[in-house]
Amino acid sequence: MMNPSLLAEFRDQGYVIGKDILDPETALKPVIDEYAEAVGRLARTGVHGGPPVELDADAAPVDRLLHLMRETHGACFQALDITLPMEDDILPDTPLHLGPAVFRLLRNEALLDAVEAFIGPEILSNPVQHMRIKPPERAISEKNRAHTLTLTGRTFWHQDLAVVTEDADDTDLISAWIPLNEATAENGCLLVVPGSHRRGLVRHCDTPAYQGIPDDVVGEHRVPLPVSPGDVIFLHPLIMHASLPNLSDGGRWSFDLRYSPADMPTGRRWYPDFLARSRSRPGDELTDPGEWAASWRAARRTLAGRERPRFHRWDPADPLCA
Ligand SMILES: O=C(O)CCC(=O)C(=O)O
Ligand SMILES: [Fe+2]
Repeated sequence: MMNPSLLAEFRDQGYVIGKDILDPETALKPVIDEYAEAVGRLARTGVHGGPPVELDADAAPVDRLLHLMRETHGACFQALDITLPMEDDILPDTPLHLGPAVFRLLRNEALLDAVEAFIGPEILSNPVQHMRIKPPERAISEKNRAHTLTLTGRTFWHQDLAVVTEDADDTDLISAWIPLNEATAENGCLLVVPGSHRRGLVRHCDTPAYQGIPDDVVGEHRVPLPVSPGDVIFLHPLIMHASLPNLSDGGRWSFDLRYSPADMPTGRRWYPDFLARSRSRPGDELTDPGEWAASWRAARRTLAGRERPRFHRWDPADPLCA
């Protein structure tokens, strides 16, 4: 659990690994099962009008997911992510995954106990959240690469505060990075620059030439964070981090969730948040997975076909990013 020395480490280093916070059997397996079902459903129906995909019933869930990714050239991914797309247009029927097992993970007691130690007892589930599946680099064809850049490829250097709107600059945002299978240096685990949260928010590039924090700003001191299912990596919103390429033969599968204090802006106000824990008004906690799913569908209806606020605050034409 979050003993004081782990908290001190977090403040000092900008990240900490919480070992064995989640029970793989009761916290992670239901999510994996829920995804196995969703993958099976997408394979049967086909994706975006494509043909059904045959899956090996004996293969592990992560391998069936990878197979579906490969066969659909990444097109199945949006239906499995737990948020609406940030870049692509939102349509009235843009699919996303809103299953009750994921909702229960968002509200997991042990996870919220740890989060409470960092940001206090009034906790919003912040809508900046993703499921990520990183296929082996060598299995990604050129055709698939376009689809699989941000959430399924190597993650470029960034600070999480850079992907929320400026109204959240003072929000105590905390990221919880949750592996569903072993995350290793070989299969593309997270990489951090210890202590970099003390450097403040730095310029991020978003040009064809350069994505994220330029290499020379990141510097040389980069530490890989291999973790196992059950562990949770907590990240400060200003820690510089990235992920390694997946050079293994298997998939790297993870969730990243975010939490923030109930009275502070989430940084994505056009997406739904919910009160995951409140010691002062426990009756207002959201406990119904159906209501959670409905809140995302309502956001989708509102946003379909509309311009969304920009969430990158940097000038894409910045000459320093050329
Ligand atoms: O999983 C990754 O590759 C990157 C995750 C990340 O940037 C985050 O959790 O904030
Ligand atoms: Fe991040």
